[in-house]
Amino acid sequence: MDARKVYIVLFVVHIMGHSNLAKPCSDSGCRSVKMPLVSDNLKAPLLAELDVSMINQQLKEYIDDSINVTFIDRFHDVVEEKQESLKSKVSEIYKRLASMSVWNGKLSKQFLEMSRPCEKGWIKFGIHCYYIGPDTKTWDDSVTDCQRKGSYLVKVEDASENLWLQTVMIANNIDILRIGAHDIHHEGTWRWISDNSAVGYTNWGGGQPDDAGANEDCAELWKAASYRWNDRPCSYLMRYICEK
Ligand SMILES: [Ca+2]
Ligand SMILES: [Ca+2]
Repeated sequence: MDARKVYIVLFVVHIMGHSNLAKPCSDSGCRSVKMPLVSDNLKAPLLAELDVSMINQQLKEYIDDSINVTFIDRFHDVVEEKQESLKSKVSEIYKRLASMSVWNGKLSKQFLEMSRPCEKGWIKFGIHCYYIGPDTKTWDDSVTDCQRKGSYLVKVEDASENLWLQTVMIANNIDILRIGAHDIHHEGTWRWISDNSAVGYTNWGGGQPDDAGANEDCAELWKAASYRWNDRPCSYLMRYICEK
């Protein structure tokens, strides 16, 4: 090869080195990447465009579904918990309402009884009516008289009733007032004649009951004991008070 031919070959190589083949890919010049995929039967290779956006979409849907399922399950659990809690609270409220209704019924009945006037000659205190025997009688006669009136010799159940009886004594100038407590059947065991129940509340005077002379089995309120209780022979004649 002579010198002229060598220069021509070098020139051509130089031109090719600066052609479009060596230029970087511009936006307009780029094409989708095509990847060869293989069909099932392996006979015909396929060219399919690898669609990344579709895969992203499927992935997103999968994640969304997974989140939805998880969220719905949790939501379901929370709703169930709340429902159970509400059911329990409603049940509790119904129970309270029922007990309030019963209580209200009792209160209404008590209010009616308190507001109901006593018969002529009887005095009202709380929900009961009282009759002060005008004459003095023995225990047996007092008990009988109260029973004949559809009542019983007074049963003093608490301090307020006891205090009221003391005021009745003072107001009516009564020195000794018989009440319905006795230990006739068993010395020292005090019971109410009205229902044979054990005597709970007491207001014995100092040193009482002393069963003086081994013959004191009937109780009274006694002015000399500051209107507190004393035991005395049941045969003693004294004022008495009936209750119903
Ligand atoms: Ca006695
Ligand atoms: Ca006594």
